[in-house]
Amino acid sequence: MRYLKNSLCSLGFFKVLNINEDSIFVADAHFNSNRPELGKLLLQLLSGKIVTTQLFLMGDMFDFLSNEIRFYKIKNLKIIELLNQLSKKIDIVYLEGNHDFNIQILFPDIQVVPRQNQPLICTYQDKQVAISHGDIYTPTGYNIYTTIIRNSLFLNFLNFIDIRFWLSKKIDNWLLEKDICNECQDFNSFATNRISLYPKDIDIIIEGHFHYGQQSNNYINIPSLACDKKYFQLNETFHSKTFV
Ligand SMILES: [Mn+2]
Repeated sequence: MRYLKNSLCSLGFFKVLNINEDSIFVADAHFNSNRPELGKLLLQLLSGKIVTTQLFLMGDMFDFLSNEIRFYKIKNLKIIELLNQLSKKIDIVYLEGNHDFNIQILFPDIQVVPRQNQPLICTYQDKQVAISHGDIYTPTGYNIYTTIIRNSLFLNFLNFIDIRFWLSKKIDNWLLEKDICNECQDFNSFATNRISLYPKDIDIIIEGHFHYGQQSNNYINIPSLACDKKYFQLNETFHSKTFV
């Protein structure tokens, strides 16, 4: 991969990636038949209406996607193909979320970062930037849950019993109904708490997951594409952009 040669250098177990100045971050699109925004955004990136050399997908791009579950691979095929097409033109880093995991095999030219390798430590100019979906530094109960739902044997078993997609359809109906947009009453306290969980030498923290779309000090929560119809572009000053 072109991107591996250019921007990744190995430092022991940690990989350091340089963030480009025109880099775009997209979070929590939760793509499904009611939330078409991700498809629209990808078409604008492919047509050159939106220009960038590097795209960070912050996780939960799909309402659900894992390589083991056939129903969702079929359902999301068009978006998977658009992403693979785009990955031949620009560098794409995909941080797995809690709705999309075990997906590297679906995206051969995308650098997929599973939860256990997050935060991804990157550099931007002279700054150290930590990037994660946002469901890290979590309580033990969540860690156990998240390990079970990512287990390939478990997911293959679910796929096996998913005859005529009875289970997938049940989950899908639940996901379609779910209200995913939140507001944070006290974002400053929230940000202070998230910052306290990260290593102290980090200059900027970037997360998705919470759907708040706000910034405080050096903590940036990327807006949910589904809720706010916004993506985020660095361009020297960090700011969000509305897309149509
Ligand atoms: Mn999430």
